[in-house]
Amino acid sequence: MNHKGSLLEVIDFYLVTDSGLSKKGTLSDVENAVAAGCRIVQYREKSGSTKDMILEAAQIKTLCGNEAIFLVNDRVDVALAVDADGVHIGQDDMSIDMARQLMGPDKIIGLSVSNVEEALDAERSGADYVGLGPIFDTATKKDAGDGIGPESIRFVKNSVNIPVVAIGGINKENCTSVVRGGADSLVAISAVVCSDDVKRETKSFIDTIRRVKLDM
Ligand code: TZP
Ligand code: MG
Repeated sequence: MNHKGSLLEVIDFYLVTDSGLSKKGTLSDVENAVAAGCRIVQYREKSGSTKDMILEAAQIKTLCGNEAIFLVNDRVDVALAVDADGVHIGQDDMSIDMARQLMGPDKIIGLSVSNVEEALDAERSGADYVGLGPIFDTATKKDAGDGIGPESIRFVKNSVNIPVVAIGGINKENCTSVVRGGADSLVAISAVVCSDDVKRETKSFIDTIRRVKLDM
């Protein structure tokens, strides 16, 4: 299937892995999130050898199977090595142009943005979606900066035609405001991977997101 065409239709809850925060381990988190219905997974690993990352990425790709889109954070080389569905990069990583040249036209490229200008730039450069954040203050990413607030999502959503994925400090209490704010999808790292039951938490986010979208 062409993942890009179907991206908007399949995403609601987006899993980003974090081995430092995970209670049960990255592979277990992916397995449980996919079993709960998560349709997009990003492997985000900031330490360890390239060799280990490639081994783990290959395992995650297998767990995602045909059920979930599989993206790799930052590391275009790792994404290429395991033939992932795409990459997610930040403002200080490789440019979208360069990533596109390396990944090819059919792979998904997501870019982290924190305002309308960056989102417009991302779209112009050919990003397939933007990750907008941090929506709320978060301890998970030390250099994330202050939360921009869920009301900022609407400005970005109204400015671009690519999906907007909200990230940063999102939990079950505040996720309704994020969806109402216009996010197509959302990421909650600590709220999910710190839990004893990743499957239950993922399912709960998915149910809430779908319910709020239906209500809008
Ligand atoms: N990018 C912006 S905020 C963030 C990342 C990776 C961390 C989100 O983690 P949490 O635990 O959902 O706040
Ligand atoms: Mg990055």
